[in-house]
Amino acid sequence: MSHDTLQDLGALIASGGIEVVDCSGTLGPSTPILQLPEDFAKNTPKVEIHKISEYDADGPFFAWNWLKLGEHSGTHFDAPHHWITGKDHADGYTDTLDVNRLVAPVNVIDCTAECAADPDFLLTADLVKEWEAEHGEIGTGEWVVMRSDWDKRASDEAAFLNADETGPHSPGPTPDCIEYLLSKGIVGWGSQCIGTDAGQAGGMEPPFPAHNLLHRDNCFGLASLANLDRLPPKGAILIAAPLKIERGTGSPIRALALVPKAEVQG
Ligand code: 23J
Ligand code: MN
Repeated sequence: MSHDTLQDLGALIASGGIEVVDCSGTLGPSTPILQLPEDFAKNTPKVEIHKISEYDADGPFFAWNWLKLGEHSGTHFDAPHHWITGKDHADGYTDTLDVNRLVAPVNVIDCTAECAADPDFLLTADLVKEWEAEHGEIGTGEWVVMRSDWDKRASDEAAFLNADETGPHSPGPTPDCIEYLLSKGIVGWGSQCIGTDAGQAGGMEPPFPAHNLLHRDNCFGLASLANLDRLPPKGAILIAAPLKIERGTGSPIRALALVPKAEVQG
């Protein structure tokens, strides 16, 4: 690579020719948290932010907090060790993964119309191939994210989880979709919903195919992504880096997309 390319990138970021789009939601007590059936599994607690001091008797000239925070809270990263199929990847933890993989071009598949019409919409391999015919092929080492604009519901946990007596209803991928993306050599798959899988994915074969298949192949998941409506279908670079938690299975992230100014949507 030419040294000038990175110089040019730096200059473009500094001048605003490239905009940094914030693809994370705010993390706090009202952040929606996954609720698995209590007879099936334990759950992640709600986020808590506890003040230590704020320029007061507990700390005269400083403010700081401590957190109660599950790894899989808010906009977050799923590492391969999160799922039983990924348990043997030595580099499948937040502190052992290869950080070179975390910065990559991002393919943004717009499913907003389909998701508005059907909250249980499933993206299939055939639909991904149609998207590629229009926008270009998905390349090795790239991120693929499903745009549902589900982040617009994030201020209302009930709307975000969208559960009824039959369980949660939110869009996601089919097993054949994830198998196809893995055949293209993607680094990971992201969703704007509570997890990388559809609300009804527990009934699929295999159950939770995004988790099962991505992590089997040492690939990553991204959940509760925000502001994908500001990204072009292709052309942005996504930086999605988890905290380096010791033997961590995931982590909240500040997901950042580098987008050429002329291509920032909205
Ligand atoms: C554990 C079990 C099922 C699911 C999840 C976690 C997630 O969505 C997650 O945050 O990884 S579906
Ligand atoms: Mn997760």
